[in-house]
Amino acid sequence: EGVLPQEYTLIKMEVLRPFPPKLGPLEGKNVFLAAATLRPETMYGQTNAWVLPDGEYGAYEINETDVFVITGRAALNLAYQNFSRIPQKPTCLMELTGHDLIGLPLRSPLSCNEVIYALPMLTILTDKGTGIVTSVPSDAPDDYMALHDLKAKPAFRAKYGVKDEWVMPFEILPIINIPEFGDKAAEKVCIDLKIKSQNEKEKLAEAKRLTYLRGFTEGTMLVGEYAGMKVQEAKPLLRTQLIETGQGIMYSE
Ligand code: A2H
Repeated sequence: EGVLPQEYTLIKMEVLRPFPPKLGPLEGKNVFLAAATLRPETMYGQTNAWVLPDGEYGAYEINETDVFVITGRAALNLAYQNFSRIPQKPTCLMELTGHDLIGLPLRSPLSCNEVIYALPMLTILTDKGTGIVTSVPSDAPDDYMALHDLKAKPAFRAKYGVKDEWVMPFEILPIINIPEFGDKAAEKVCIDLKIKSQNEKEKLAEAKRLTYLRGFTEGTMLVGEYAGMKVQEAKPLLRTQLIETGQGIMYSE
């Protein structure tokens, strides 16, 4: 934990109806997996959501109609940031594990893919953000390797009950150009560093370091309303747009 607060955008990934039986208690509510991101300008390239299979989540009332699936820790922080039906008090409608969430079909803001699915990632931290991560494999090395692991390893998919159609149709979409790294920066850096799986923490930290700063300072948008614009300029515009249209909220911790 740093000294300065981290400013995230929470992306509201809507759970599509009909809900599976497990989510019966949430019938009639608008249910979202709320993913914390530092890169709202990359949301065009979303291919899936990530959940921690053994992670403990809850369905929390944000207001009269909306429910967020997040960790209890995030729900408490949100309650103190004015995002709870009862001020400063989280209300949990039901407890869920990551296993319960795997395979949920989602509609996520700005995504070029109309429907994406919740999939398992083993390196999610439960003491950061909401415990839900949105996946942009073109620009996030962790996302690229976790999706690569699922695509390359049928036994890994089988272990978590992941159907092929939740994974295989989803291609890496070019959304940002970085002069030194091309249009799929995370893929290039993971290949260059010969990263084999999502568990290679040190190499992935290096890949993130290489791509993160460059993406911000030298990246250019390739898609969407701000195609051609520098990432630096598009980022605050897209963040504001997501928040003003009710597709995202600000969150700090
Ligand atoms: B970022 P920081 Cl395209 N566990 O969003 C693990 N990772 C988490 C997390 C958790 N509980 N909560 C959020 N994150 C990820 C997009 C993205 C991100 C891109 C490129 C880089 C990048 C799409 N995934 O992050 O430690 C989320 O992934 C590079 C660090 O607070 C979030 O932003 O700096 C980022 O980590 C927040 O990490």
